[in-house]
Amino acid sequence: MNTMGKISILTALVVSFAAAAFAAQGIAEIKGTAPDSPITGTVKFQEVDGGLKVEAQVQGVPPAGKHGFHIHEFGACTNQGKDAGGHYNPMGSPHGMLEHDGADKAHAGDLGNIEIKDDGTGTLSGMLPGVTLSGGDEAVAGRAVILHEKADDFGQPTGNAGGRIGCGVIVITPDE
Ligand SMILES: [Cu+2]
Repeated sequence: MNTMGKISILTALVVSFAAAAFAAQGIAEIKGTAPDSPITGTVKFQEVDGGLKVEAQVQGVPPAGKHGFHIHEFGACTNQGKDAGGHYNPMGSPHGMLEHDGADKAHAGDLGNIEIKDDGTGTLSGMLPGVTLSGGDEAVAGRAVILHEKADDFGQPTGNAGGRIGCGVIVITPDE
């Protein structure tokens, strides 16, 4: 192989590694925190230009209506989800909804509420600007997604959303 051929193969490799690094994706498998809980769900994360795209679907969640949905600091779901700690808040910001309020007025994992239908299912499609799975100052891999008992009313300090009925740890997944 000539030099140009080697260079173009090298370039292709570098470009594909860079693309793979940029397009990191992750998942959190949500489970109920009570032993007999019917709650299950999946939260998918995709690093995109400017932030982290979040697509969640849950089922078996009582009651219908809004339930607070946040990323908490630690990747532990034990002790009824309390071991996940408080909201992940690396910037020391007040509580809000990141996509609407920005990083000065919301925590890095402030996704707001997931709306649960009468059949106990719900979906959420959100964006966390400035947040990554790994790298940078606001990285959420290894932390936990918490599904709350009640609605996030955006009151301080964490939205008055009550207990933690569902939880899942965010893990980075291989590229598809
Ligand atoms: Cu929370």
